[in-house]
Amino acid sequence: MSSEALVVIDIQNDFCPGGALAVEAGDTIIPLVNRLIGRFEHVVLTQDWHPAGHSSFASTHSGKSPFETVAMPYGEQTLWPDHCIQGTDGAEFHAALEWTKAEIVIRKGFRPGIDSYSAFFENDHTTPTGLSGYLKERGITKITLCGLATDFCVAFSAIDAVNSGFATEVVLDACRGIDLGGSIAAMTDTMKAAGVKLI
Ligand code: VGL
Ligand code: ZN
Repeated sequence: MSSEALVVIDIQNDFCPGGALAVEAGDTIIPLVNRLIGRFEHVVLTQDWHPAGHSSFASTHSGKSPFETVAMPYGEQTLWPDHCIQGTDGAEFHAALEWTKAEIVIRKGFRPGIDSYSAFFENDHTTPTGLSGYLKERGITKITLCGLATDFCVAFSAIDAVNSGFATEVVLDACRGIDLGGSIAAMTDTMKAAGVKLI
């Protein structure tokens, strides 16, 4: 059994052109992601999965607009347009994504009061999603990440993966970012400094 897994982050309709929180050209990575899926024995998907009225939505905070920030008990939280609401079409995987091979789907952001960018920990950096235990119990030691968005869910997942003891690489050509105030460059540097291999 291979000790490597591919982790495909949030390739959902709301993060693709036409979606509620569209990442520019987000759908253009899908052919490459599908090729990666074909090459790995083990594939994990993540799915951003918020209840309506989630605390990361600007619409939940009176007087706030998307991309402003708010102080949460766990720190500063960027506010987003309503997106990836449980059970909606926007939360579904993009139709072109060949996801059927995936062995597990990790849903995140389902607790009303806390957001979760990382596939490993919620934004308090304390509450685990269970992914680390799942991978370790299955003998996975190395993970490769791709998906959306480079500067949020991919980057936070990669950094947590390294800190959880996984050899970690990110295929940048198979990622696209949101880029708020230079966040792609900043998070690329942070990933490098954390020991993530960028390819
Ligand atoms: C994401 C912002 C809010 C992501 C998810 O997948 O990068 N970004 N929710
Ligand atoms: Zn979200």
